[in-house]
Amino acid sequence: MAAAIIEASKKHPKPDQVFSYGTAGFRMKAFLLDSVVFRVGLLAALRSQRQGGRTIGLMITASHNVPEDNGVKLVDPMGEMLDERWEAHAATLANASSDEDLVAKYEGLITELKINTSVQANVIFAKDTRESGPALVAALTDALNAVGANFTDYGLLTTPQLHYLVRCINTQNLPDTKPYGEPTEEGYYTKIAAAYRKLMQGKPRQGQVTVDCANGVGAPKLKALAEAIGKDIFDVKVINDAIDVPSKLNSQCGADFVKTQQRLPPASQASALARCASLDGDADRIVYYFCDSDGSFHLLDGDKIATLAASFIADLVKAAGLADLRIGVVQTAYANGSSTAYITKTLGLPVVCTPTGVKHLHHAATKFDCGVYFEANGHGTVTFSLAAHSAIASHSPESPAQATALENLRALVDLINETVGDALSDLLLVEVILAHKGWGPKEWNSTYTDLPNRLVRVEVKDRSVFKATDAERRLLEPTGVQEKIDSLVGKYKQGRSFARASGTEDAVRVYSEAGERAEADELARGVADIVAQF
Ligand code: 16G
Ligand code: MG
Repeated sequence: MAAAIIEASKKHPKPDQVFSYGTAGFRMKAFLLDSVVFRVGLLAALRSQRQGGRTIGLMITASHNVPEDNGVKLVDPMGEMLDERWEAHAATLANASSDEDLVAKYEGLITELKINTSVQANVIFAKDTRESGPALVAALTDALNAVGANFTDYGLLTTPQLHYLVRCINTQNLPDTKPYGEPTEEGYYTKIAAAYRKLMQGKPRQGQVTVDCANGVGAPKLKALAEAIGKDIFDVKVINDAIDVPSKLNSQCGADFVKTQQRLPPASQASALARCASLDGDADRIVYYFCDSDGSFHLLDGDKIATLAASFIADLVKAAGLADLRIGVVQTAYANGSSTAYITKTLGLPVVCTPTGVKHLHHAATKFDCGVYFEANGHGTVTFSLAAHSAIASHSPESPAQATALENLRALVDLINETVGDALSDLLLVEVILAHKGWGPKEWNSTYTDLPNRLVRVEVKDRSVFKATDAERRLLEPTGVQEKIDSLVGKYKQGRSFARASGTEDAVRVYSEAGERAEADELARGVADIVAQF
């Protein structure tokens, strides 16, 4: 084994660079990633062996980043993100200084983690549309072949489709668990399409929804999903679908563009009050928006999706006679204060705040029976506990109204990809809820009014000196900074602000909100000035 790894590793030399597995795996300029992907391949096989041969997923994507970037991340057996404790092991292998050091570190992990290497490793993988994808796949298969892992290449997929497949495969032959679905791309469409058709039965058509796919993998996959559902019931116009022009990926389009610029992607011609949505480059993130009759732009971000989903699910669960199920919402510090107030006061549901990053929200959501989680930027989904799954499956309705609600709830569980935020499944979830409520985007938007807010990126000498606590809402270090922020915030009505070191860029991010637009801007500038002194 050692000789085979050394032989294969020679083809994938490590550049002079320090790598770390961040909130979204390894992500950087693609030309730096060859050795990283090779080594993550080795780790994927070890992870599978440690898990008794259960299948591990590996996704090659850099999400909303520029086309020259790429990235790699691992998916754990139930379709969740890699166990946090293994992120350090990924970095250990990625940073091994030579082929021999790599083998030493690999063998070190086998000993440290008590891995039985006679277990057959199973790995599946997929990639997004980037030009660098195929070469990185070649590095990956070199690693998997070197250690004798079984693998399946699923070609082009969205990130959430890969998460779905991993869970399907690992729930196929379990004694007490229902298989999550057919472990094929086709199976993904069939399951979601059937659930959507069921939920839309007898509901009035809502007119066309325009979806900007960021010129990424979401475009062909959304078209395939739309095909599976049928045009009679799902009228979607796909824009920004030029995946054969790699330079167009995420350029002047996509969820990140719309959320940060707060305007329409230039290619979009949204007619008044028409529903529009944007995905990111790997389709794990979605935001909605619309233009009012006066032409003004309105963003319906992750907070608005979370509140919509939570209110619908809470009503449905009650109507189905399952009021005992604990429903909760998980947000981050970026959630608009108005959304949090709406969830707690109007919907009467608990809210938990976690640090930024899907894995944190997901973990907190699984503590509820039905956990709705969304980052304001549009990453999110709903999780159901084992108890919720079995109650929903086995409950006997006591009235025809309960029976209908229960059937809808069962279909909703099938519609949702609970492994991870999934832009395609979230899109259909929103479409279903709007149809059930008989709402257009304007009615949806009017549930609460966002407080004016501002996000500022501050360049600092060393972002690592900024240490946050309380789900990133307060700074512990540098000492004295939080007190300064507090005294500034105190001067603004409905003022709130925090500063946190970015997990993906060399910068500190400052968020502020206040009762008035000018005040939110002023507060953000003030806090940015405080931060910039370090
Ligand atoms: C990553 C995270 C995302 C988070 C963002 C924050 C995943 C899949 N992605 O993209 O959830 O919002 O980082 O970036 O977890 P920042 O730390 O630079 O603000
Ligand atoms: Mg993404």
